[in-house]
Amino acid sequence: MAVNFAESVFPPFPFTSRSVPIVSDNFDFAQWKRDPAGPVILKGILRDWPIVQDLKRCGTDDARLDFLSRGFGSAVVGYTKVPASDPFMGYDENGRENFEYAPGTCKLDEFCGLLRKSLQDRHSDIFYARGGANELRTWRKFSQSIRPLGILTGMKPAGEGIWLGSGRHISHLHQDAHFNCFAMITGVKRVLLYPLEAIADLYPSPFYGGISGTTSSFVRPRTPDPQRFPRFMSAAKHAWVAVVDEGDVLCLPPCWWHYVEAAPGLNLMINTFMWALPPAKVRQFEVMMRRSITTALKLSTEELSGVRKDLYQEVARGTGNLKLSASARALRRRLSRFLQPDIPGYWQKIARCYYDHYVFQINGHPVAAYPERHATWARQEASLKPRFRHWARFIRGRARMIWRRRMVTGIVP
Ligand SMILES: O=C(O)CCC(=O)C(=O)O
Repeated sequence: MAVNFAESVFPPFPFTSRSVPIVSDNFDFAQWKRDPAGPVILKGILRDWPIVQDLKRCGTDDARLDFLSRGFGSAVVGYTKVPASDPFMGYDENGRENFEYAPGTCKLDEFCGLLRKSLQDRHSDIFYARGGANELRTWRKFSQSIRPLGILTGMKPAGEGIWLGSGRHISHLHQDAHFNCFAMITGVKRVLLYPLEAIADLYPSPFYGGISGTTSSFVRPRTPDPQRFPRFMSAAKHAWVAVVDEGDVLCLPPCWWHYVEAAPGLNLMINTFMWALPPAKVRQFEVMMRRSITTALKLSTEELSGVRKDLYQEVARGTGNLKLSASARALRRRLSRFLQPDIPGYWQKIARCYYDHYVFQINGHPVAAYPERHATWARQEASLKPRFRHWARFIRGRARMIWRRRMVTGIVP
């Protein structure tokens, strides 16, 4: 898709950004998986998928909806809707979630009817079936109409979702702990991206305490409020933008922030999350972070700076000799687990970034937009109930994925 098209359908951001590189056939994807420097677009890699070709051949969105209804109409869809006047799914100006993830459920056949109405009238509600509520492997027939991508061989899927909407919807800025590949089947999306190190300028939620358990930003990047988010424009030096056209795959390294806008018109995307570390390690990291953030709140600034110095300067040589209290020493031991040689370099970088922001608080208050939420989060962490809930969610997600992998194909071979 020509850049001019993107410029004509997506309003400009109020800052400049870099374009995500489009990589060619001889791109060393194996190396990228080992050490991903940033996001990349694999242009047209899905062009020969039957479903991409079939939908292209349909010619109009009406015909595409007929095709989807006929082929996969009995699949069950979880969806949400937002008003056409503000199709943003994220936080409102008071930091409250302004949408529900998937309050509606129906058959795809019926959902196509809702999409059709929405596409015909630009003032009617916008409908969106979001991936977290629509696992690719539960849409059995659909999953047979796609092909696994050879380049993803060896990666372990942590979840695969189908995203189907009537266009113009916007997904808020957030990040996930996995590698993430967006396969665009029909329609166009624009994705704004930042590496994790931009965190302080993006006004994040508490750690994994944002929308749907992600770390989320309170800022709306297209119309940022300079009074409430004065640092946001400084994040521009880290900003990347990708226009993902049908047939393209956008690949994101773990923990990259992303904000996703759909162009007007029907759009269908499949995404797959892939584990960045063995699943048990990802879980250990999350638990370790939660404990470390709460421990850090009980230590003095001097002690924390001692732990940080000891951790970063001495971890390689193991010669730390600062006088630290028992809790500070325990904290340093815990944090150092994810800076060891068995942890891939990209994850060590992620760990340092999180440590600096949420544990050592070197960027100022870690939840600068709503400081009280950090305190509430820490109080909840101290009780057993949320811990049990996180653990149960992790086990349930794992079990579901293992079961579904047996039944049908996804895009990870
Ligand atoms: O495409 C979208 O609207 C959001 C996708 C997303 O958030 C994700 O893949 O994590």
